[in-house]
Amino acid sequence: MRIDILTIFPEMFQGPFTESIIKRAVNKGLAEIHIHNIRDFAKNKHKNVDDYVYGGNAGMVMMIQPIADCINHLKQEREYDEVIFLTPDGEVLNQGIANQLSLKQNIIMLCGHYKGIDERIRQHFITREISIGDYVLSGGELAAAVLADSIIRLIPGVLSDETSALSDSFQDGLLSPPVYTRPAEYNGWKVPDVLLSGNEKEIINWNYNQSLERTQTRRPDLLEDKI
Ligand code: 6GU
Repeated sequence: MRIDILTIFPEMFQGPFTESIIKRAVNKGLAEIHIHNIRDFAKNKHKNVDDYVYGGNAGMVMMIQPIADCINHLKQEREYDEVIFLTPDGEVLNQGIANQLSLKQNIIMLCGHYKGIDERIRQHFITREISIGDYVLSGGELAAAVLADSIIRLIPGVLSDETSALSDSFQDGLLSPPVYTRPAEYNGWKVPDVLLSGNEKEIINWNYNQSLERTQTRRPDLLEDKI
């Protein structure tokens, strides 16, 4: 998979993609992430990428030309499955959307700023608008990093234990059960006996019941469509 991220703050992506699972995915050649500075495509003298909003309201809007040129430049090189705009008024990201997008080949992610982007970009270039939750961030960069992470870890071969993505919270619509590691007793606090029993069937049962109980108490909304 190839992800192209369009931003006016390319430095914001230094950290998130150079550690852990995403780093491994990139090193294995399973994911390619390319960061593009929208400002590099600005044609005006001062390399401006924003302008005053029409209609007199306060605030700046990201203008069409640099973004359109950047997207068209990329589209000349390859076909894109999705051109995603990260915005608080998009559909809210969930595991189902991450699963869908993990099957794509080429994705563009556009990070917005200021009061937004010229509506004509959304009308003519954007195929999907995604938010990462009901709160406001300063820009789309952190949201793009979250979205990219949620997608890349699902690409086959990225996780070393193929089953581990399947047992993630949300993958089956339930939260994960609690987990323990050695020692079996610390400070008088014991690991549940069943996990030390070696009885695989009972352990599977216990884990499932714990998942169900956690989901019922913490996120009953996740169970609503199952009942
Ligand atoms: Cl995608 N962008 C911004 N600016 N804020 C957000 C968001 C995106 N998702 C949740 N809050």
